[in-house]
Amino acid sequence: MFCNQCEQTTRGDVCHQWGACGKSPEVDALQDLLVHCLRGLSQVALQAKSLGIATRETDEFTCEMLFSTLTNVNFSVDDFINFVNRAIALRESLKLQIKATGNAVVESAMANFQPDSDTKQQIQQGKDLEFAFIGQSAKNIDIFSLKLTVLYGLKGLAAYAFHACELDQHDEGLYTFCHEVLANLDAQDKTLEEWLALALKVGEINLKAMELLDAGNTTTFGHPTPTVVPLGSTVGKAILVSGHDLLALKAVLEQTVGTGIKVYTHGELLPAHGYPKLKQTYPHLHGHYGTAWQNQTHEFDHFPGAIVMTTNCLMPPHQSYQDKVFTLGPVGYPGLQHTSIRDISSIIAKAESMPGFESECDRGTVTTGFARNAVLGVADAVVNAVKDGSIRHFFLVGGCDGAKPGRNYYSELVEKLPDDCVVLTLGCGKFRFFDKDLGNIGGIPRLLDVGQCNDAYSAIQIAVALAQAFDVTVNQLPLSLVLSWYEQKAIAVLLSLLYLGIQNIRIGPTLPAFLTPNVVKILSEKFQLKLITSAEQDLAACLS
Ligand code: FS2
Ligand code: SF4
Repeated sequence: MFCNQCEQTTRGDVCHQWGACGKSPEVDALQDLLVHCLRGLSQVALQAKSLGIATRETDEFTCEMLFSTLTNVNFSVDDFINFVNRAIALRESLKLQIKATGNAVVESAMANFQPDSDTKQQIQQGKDLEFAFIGQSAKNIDIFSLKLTVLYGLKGLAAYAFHACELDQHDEGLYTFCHEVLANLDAQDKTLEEWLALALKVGEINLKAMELLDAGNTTTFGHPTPTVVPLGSTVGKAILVSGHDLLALKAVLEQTVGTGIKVYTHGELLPAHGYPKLKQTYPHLHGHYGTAWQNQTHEFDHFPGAIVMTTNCLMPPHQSYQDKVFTLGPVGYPGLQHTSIRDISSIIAKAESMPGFESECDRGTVTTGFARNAVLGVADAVVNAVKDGSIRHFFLVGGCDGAKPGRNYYSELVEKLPDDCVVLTLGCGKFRFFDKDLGNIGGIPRLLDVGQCNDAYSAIQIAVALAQAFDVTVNQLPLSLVLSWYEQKAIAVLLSLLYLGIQNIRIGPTLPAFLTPNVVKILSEKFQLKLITSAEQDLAACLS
């Protein structure tokens, strides 16, 4: 196998025996086979679009399937065989529609590719395709590096677009772009500069995807407002919902009304409490349990109710608790029960069969809900605090958490910040410091939870609005971006920030393994992109 798409890749290089995430070589091969089939599907979809044939099902499917190949989403051989077959069925259906217009269908090896009917052979096909793809690295390793950047960024973009689709937010240009990238990923005639430009274009279109998701979330659930969230538990049966999917959380809440079951969020669903149409409509959304994804094996083991994994980041479950974990949407793991948000009766039955919390437990509270509307609602106070010197500097400390050492940097940085600095945070990286009481500056909290990694658009909007208020560029604001990355959504967000021309971003805990030294050099020269050093050193540099 060959996979280096995430931060925990083996030895900081590549997973080639078995995924450090738990992904098997078989699943890895089938993911590559799926991407290959999607690329053929995209070639046909582009032709169908040019003939005015409706392709919405293919568009949505493509995004969902790319999402299924993200780190920690799906580990099931059976699911990927099914996904491959669906890709071929959609492709053939589009071909029939093209033929019906009297046109000849686009001819290419990819558009005509046939997966074997035998699982072992399909896995071998995936391995062969992967081998051929990696072979391209021999021609020009830097171009191959940027090609991987484009592909991984596109996966992240597709994850956001998938969430937006679920909330009925679509953009034809975005879908066409995804198909064009997939259809032309083997282009041999592009220069290094053109691949870099394409990577930034992925960032540009990713902004669109995040904007759509923001529109979907805020029109469906209202604008987040600052909300105090209990971290403890109350007596009663319980369901824990993890991942990022607000719509799935809503389905759980809706279907548990009147059952007496209390619903808790986990991981990246903490910011769900800030959405008025979730918290106010469903008082049995009790609180938040646990921290970031990499702590789930311990946390899930102790949870006395059913657990629902709506999106990434799922870890291979321990036997001790796997019978109480359910998956939804693109998520899958062999042996875990998969269900649909339309009918969660199996999840409710599981929760009712379990003890639930038998005593009250007070673990304090945290506040979430400082998304763009809430922060910009007090923009005048923020601007005045900067002008009168009571706020010296903003730090955006955001992104993913992870299991590898080196991530204490982020908690150290936040702990060492001078009292006149404000932290904006988002993503699951916040769990390193989310329960710290940093106090406030003239009523403005020093720790502002903007939301999930999926809410990076909101943070960008805050920065842009502050820049407008001060009549400067974002790069001239007293703002430092210190990001932690783990998976492919973080790559897409980084490309968006670079597309916007944001300079001096610090990223860690390590640089992506798929970036060659030469590509890193280009990015650091062009954007002053930096690897984190130590909390003290970076703090001093940011405040100098
Ligand atoms: Fe955290 Fe995992 Fe949010 Fe990333 S829950 S690392 O894939 O999506 O951030
Ligand atoms: Fe390795 Fe990450 Fe790929 Fe998993 S997703 S196989 S840990 S690089």
